[in-house]
Amino acid sequence: MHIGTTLTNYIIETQRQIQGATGEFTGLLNDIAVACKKISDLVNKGDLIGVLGSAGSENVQGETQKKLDVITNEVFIEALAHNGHVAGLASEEMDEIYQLPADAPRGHYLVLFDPLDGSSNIDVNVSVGTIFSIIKAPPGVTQPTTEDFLKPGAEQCAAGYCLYGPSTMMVFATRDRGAQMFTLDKDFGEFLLTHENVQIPEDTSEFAINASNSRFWEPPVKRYVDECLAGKEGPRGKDFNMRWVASMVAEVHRILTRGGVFMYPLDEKLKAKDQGGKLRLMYEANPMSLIIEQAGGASSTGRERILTMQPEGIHQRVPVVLGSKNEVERLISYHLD
Ligand code: AHM
Ligand code: MG
Repeated sequence: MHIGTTLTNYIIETQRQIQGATGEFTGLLNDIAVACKKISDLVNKGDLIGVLGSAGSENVQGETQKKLDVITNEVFIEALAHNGHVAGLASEEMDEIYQLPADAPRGHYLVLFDPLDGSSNIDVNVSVGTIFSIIKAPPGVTQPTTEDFLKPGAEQCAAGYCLYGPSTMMVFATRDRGAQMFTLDKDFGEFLLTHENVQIPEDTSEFAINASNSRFWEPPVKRYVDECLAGKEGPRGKDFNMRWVASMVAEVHRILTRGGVFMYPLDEKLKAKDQGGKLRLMYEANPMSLIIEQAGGASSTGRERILTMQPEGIHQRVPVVLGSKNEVERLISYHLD
């Protein structure tokens, strides 16, 4: 595919190679792109249109919702619920799965999404993103149950994110066709292909972790970070750089672009709150893991591959270690020691 082709053309072209493709998946991707363009516009206008700040409500996970968490959730539903491409939706911002209106046409896909990830960054004008995961609905289902959504990440048909940074970019991966990067040309109103088959370098000397949690880390994580911090004189024999944007989409994007390892591990603080991790399996860990693996990287909880985990709950949280393959494997080996 040539650089500069539109996202729609890219999907049409790749779908054409799949026997029996009906155009429904192309339509769904188009709906998602429309939602992301709207969100990009809202995030961009920010204070000018009064969308910054808190909404004064909490989501199911007890986190304070930002106005934009609520608005972008509605934008996503509005763009997907009426076009006959999905049978149901689930969002990080909604307690229960979303059932389509009775008169809405039904499609064959289920979409799980985090409409605005990293929302603690909105008010300070730092990059945020939207993350989405697409799975097949069970045949004939028009009123999906929560169980219908609880599929291991390896069964995702596709996953992607949209990064609202200095430019707006969409990264999209299917199960067997690699990860592609598109950049929104705002004048033209389209996402254009800017990097094809993105590949993450296997080695890196950059890691990302919220170091303020270091006193709560488990020994394997502490060992890994200590060895990185020891630099040239330490066991790794080289200096490491560190980054923490507190916006998973921005961290994953950096890793896809220049390599690195990202960690939000399980720690004593999370355990004390009875949480299995900070990040959500269905809206964050699974879609990002598909993208990372399709780009030649690895993704694990530290103890098991994320994509083969059997989900237990729609809002389940898991530890996440992802990025350059050799570093992730090193972290896994420390967890097994
Ligand atoms: P959110 O979905 O409520 O925005 O939380 C997810 C975000 C991730 O993007 C980021 O990696 C992490 O939370 C940052 O957490 P912390 O503030 O603990 O560093
Ligand atoms: Mg999130």
